[in-house]
Amino acid sequence: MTDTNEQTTVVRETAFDLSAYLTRQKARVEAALDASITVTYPEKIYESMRYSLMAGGKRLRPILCLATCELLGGTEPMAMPTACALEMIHTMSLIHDDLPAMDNDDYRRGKLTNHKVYGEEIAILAGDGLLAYAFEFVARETRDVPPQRVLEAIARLGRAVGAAGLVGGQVVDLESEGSPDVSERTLTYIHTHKTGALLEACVVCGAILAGASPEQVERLSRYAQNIGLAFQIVDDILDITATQEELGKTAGKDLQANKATYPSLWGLEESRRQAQRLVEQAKAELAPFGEGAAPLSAIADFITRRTN
Ligand code: GRG
Repeated sequence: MTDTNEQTTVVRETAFDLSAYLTRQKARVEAALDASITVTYPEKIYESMRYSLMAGGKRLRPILCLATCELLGGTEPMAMPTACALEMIHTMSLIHDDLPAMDNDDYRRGKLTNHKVYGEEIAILAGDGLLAYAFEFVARETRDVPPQRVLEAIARLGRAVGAAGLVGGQVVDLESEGSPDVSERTLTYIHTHKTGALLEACVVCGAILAGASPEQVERLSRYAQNIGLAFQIVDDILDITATQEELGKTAGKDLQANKATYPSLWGLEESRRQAQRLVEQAKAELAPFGEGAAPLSAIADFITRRTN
């Protein structure tokens, strides 16, 4: 074996094991989510909320929040309630996005969508219930964090979800439907708001809860904006290249709906290049945090590798 090969082997052996990290963190998040909602009267709404919340998924948003809090010296109890709230909000956005009035999807996370199982009225209310409970959960369950930081995290969450975030992105997405000639600027608005805002809130809230300085929050926010856009570009690519089994939802929906996407603007190869460029920019923001940022750096790489 040559020196170069030996070096490569050492780097490989000491490299961060993202797969083990994601498996471990996902299990911790799932346990916290499972304990977060008990079915009580009126049972149907709680069952519907739990159905979608416990339907699987990568749990990337809570994992990002926990990883950022830990990077800055915070503990799991400081961030887990917010991490769960982020997954509740993400889940509610999926339930509403799948409704006949929006994307009209039958499958999500490999299962029938909420409205297919419980009916539209209950699905709307399950989304509303999860959204309201997310904020209650952060306020009641956060431990060992000064109240001012919790308030700031709640404010950031609210901003990411409302008209300045997810809701605004979804509105422009709906308005642009059926127009494949949507400009790159509009497409970027849609995705930085519909997808990027919540991913950014995950990282920023984790940082705030741990007591990050404004400069650290800014830097981590730029990391998150870059991975947020890369995540959506990959989502657009997967809609074309992945199967329904891989995605757990209907594949090819964007083409079917004649929707403007990054691949329709740039082509597949250029879209892949742009996603990779954003991931590299994201990782560059982590440089001052040293080795402790290995999980965030590996998650950025995972975004371009993912298959669902
Ligand atoms: C938030 C009040 C409020 C309303 C919702 C419907 C809506 C407004 C917004 C749509 C948001 C949406 C569905 C964005 C798409 C984000 C996205 C890329 C989802 C897929 O995320 P993954 O791949 O999914 O992380 P899993 O299942 O792994 O969690």
